[in-house]
Amino acid sequence: MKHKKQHKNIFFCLFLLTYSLSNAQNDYKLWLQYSPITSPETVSNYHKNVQGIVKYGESETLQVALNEMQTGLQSMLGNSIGLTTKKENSIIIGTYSSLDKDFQNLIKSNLEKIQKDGYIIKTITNNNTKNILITGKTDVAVLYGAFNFLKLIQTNKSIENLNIIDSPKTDIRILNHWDNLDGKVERGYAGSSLWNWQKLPLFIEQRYINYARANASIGINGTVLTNVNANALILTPLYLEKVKALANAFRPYGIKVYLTARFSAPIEIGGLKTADPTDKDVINWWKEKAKEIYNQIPDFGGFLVKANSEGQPGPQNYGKNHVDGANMLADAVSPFGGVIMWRAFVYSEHDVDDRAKQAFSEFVPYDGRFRKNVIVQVKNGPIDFQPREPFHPMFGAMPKTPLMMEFQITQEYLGFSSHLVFLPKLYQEVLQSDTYSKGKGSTVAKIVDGTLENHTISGIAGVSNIGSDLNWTGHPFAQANWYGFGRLAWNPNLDAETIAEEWLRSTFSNDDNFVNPVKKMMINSREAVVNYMTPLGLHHIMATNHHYGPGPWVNNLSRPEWNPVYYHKADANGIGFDRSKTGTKATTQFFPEVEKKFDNLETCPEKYLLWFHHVSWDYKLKNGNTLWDGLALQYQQGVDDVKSMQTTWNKTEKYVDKERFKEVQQLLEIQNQEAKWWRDACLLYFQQYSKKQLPQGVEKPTKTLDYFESLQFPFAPGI
Ligand code: GCV
Repeated sequence: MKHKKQHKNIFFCLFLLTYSLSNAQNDYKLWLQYSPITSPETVSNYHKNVQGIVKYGESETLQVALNEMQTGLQSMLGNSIGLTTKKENSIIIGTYSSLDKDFQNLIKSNLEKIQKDGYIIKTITNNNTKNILITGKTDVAVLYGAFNFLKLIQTNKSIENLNIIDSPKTDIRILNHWDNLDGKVERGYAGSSLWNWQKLPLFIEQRYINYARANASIGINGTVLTNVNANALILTPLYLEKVKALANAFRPYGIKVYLTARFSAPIEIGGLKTADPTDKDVINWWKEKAKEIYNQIPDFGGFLVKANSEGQPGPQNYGKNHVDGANMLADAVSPFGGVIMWRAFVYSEHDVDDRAKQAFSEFVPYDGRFRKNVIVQVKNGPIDFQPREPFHPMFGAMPKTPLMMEFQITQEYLGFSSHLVFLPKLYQEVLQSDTYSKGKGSTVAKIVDGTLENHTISGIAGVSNIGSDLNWTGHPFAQANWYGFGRLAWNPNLDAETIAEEWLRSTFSNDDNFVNPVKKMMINSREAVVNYMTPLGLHHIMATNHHYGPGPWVNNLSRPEWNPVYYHKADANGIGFDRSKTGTKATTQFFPEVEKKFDNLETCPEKYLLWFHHVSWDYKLKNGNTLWDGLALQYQQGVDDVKSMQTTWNKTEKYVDKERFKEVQQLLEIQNQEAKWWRDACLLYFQQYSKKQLPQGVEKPTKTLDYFESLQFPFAPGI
């Protein structure tokens, strides 16, 4: 007996060793590592409960679910698990309608509790047999259930007496790829585009499948393949055939394909003289185009449109408005069940009003005028994906229109893929902001998931950070932002800490000595970047164009609102953008409770101070420091934060594989140096106006302002 046990142990150790040797490229596997479970209780608990898998139904999606279960379980528990018909100590997968009657009866009451593609994972006892049932109303629900069952084991949770019911809270959970047809990714910091247009449609890279699988594992169900700065060629037959090939590859994973529509496409590829949305030929052209697309891709999701923004064509080129443009496209796709995601990211160089106010001013009057299948996509804040912004005042202000959230996962303004910043913390801050649109508790999350106004469609989009890099996202921890985006799109009320913990356990290790400190590091990382880049409500002071590094001095660009000086307004009297009633009155775009809070210096949260107010260098902060001292100390705090991230990471070596340990260590050193660069460059620049010494505790810059201003990065990625 003892011998047998020893053999078993030796076998398990060999398995662990072979596993770690054969998995040098852990980065690529994202959060689906399925590392061997080392806890003997979990292993024996599993063997006691699971001896085979019973599959009901034949769809491709169910086959994917089965494969995933077999791969995952074998990898984590060391032995293969076969398909069986024996309903005893088995995992049973299948949609509710395909199950045996007695199983159906046992879970009927649970079924009412799931919505849309929600799933049930339940231990059921019947005639002295025990099984684990994974089911839902749709095939993809079963796939979601399978991934979540595997996550239980991955994250060391018990699989005894399971009773889990979970449904997605939003309908469209979608990645926006800003990928150009030439393979470059706008604001992409993880290599080039995943889509190999040249080899499509005949060559389907394994990576496409792995991409779809990773997305499905977190509930993402859509992808916009192309950049919002769109190219009409994607709508030509040559490219549509390629899009169809991708759609076919993604379909078993429940991922729908969408495209960006260039508004001037009828001229560029249709040979028409105009793209006027009220022109009969234009209307017809889009209808025919939609028909052509749906002929090839029956479940095509629809179009995402950037119109009359940053030089993109749109209905205003013809004296028409956003409603005319969006509704015309909506009519073209509606016979096929398609949607139009119309972006509200608009601001004009000809409008002298505060840029932060323009989208609201332009869109809010259109509330109630869009077709049912139009959803207006709004960035999380009124400027542009800054390390910190107040929530966009459009949320809550268009009750008759479904508004979709647009987050940026790629770190355009947050240190690219070189800085470790856990974005779910930022997303959560926005989603939990109270708009007061229907009284207290009218959170952005409730507007986005459609529950506040009972909308029939809802959605969350994330601008992708995925590229051809071996580790997908450039920084190993940037994978957590893709993961966290998916989790929050599924449930906008999830907590960032829960997400960080799930991700760490699935991606690295279940050891609490690793998970706890690293989770803390992730959670603090967002505040760190705010501190060393844009503390106290500063914003958009990044160097121009590429947005890499500091550039508060930039003042020579043709459009005023492209210059950082427009945003910080530092002068001898002080610093900050007066958006209160004495300034641009941007505060009045919020509901009265919020307006009052932001408008009044006494009540405005200090994290938004310089966003809403211009204050003197001697202004007294709540902790008694002057504004100048407080600002300098916050910059220093950011640098110190990164130092402590390094200290935390340096202690993790024994829990992490060599490659990833090294990668993160090196990246943190870049972040450390760049945090200092930010601190020194910004403080030297602002010091010209404050004319004050750095307070005690702030390290002296080692370079001059001239030096920082002279830095050029002609080949910075992502432009
Ligand atoms: C795709 C910002 C970015 C642009 C981006 C734009 C947008 O301005 O810098 O690269 O264009 O936002 O969201 O449309």
